[in-house]
Amino acid sequence: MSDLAVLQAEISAAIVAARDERDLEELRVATLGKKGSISERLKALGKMSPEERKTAGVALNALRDAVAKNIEARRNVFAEQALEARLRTETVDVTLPARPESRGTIHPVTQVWQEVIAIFGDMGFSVAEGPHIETDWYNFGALNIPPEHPARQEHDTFYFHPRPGSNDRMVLRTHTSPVQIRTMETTKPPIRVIAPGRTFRSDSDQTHTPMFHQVEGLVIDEETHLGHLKGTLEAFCKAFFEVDAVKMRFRPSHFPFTEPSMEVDIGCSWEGGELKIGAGDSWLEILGSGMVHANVIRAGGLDPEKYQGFAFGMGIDRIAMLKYGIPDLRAFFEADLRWLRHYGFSPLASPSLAEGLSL
Ligand code: 2NL
Repeated sequence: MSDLAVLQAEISAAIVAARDERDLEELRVATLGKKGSISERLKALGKMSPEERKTAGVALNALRDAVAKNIEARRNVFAEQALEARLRTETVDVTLPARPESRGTIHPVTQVWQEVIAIFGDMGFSVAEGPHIETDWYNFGALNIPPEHPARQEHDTFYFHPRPGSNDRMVLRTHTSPVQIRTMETTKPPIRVIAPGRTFRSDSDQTHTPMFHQVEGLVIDEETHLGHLKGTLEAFCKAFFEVDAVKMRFRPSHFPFTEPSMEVDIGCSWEGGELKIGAGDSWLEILGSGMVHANVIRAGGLDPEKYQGFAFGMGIDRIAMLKYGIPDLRAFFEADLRWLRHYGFSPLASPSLAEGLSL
């Protein structure tokens, strides 16, 4: 084998043996660099006779070009391998949930709203909704609250300007009762509905916000009686507060739209600064209720000689505070992210009786 053929074989073997780009660069310097084995031979061409130079020059130039080409090809292989390795370690599974954590939370009002729907839904109630802006009739008249009735003052109503040429003013509903009136108008008994929703009263202090949330319930049938009311509300309290037994007190009260009327208290106690619900020597008022007044049944388009039933109402914000130990009502509507993260619920666990109300 000629000297050049030996050199070519050595370089080819070295290219194959190179493990990485650094090996390859060393090899390039050692062959094609200033003092490289091929470069030295090219320099030596000058000392040859023209005859020798011609043949040796052609062979050397061919060797130089081939080595450069092979080194370049090997370099490309390394670059491709490096890219493949990087892609293997940097794969992204776009189907995974957002990381490092999910940021949004369910507001306690939404959570409790859904819990209440889950509980009454399980008892056979359906959910009804209606407009926030109501007529005087649906908000007051139909509920046995005529003009000049003292209950109107207590409601701190937001009134709209009367429409030109008319003296009837629309109102922001002060309770969700108009929804049940509308339900009576369109539904033949038996009626079993709850109406959760936003309500509005011009009242703002430690325990009142101008917008708040209420859920009312209405049951109308031919023989619905007070026992049904008590049983329904007891079942609700046990499910909502997630206790096996709950001490309850039905206290005589007065609402224009029910007769008789009663407010419902539940037993509670304070243990180590924490409110315990269900038992104890203290009482907490949680809702108002009663048998629907005959005038209201009539206003709903039904015959009070044939139909009777019960109704109840409670504040969603208030029962959310009680159940989840949230001290300040006003923080509910400040949209403070720290508060929302602290008191909020997982968006992935929606309340159900089967899976648990509050996980
Ligand atoms: C309370 C008291 C109550 C009702 C709401 C009602 C609705 C119709 C007919 C009769 Cl359509 N009653 N609703 C009845 C009793 C009490 O709410 O303290 N709410 C926070």
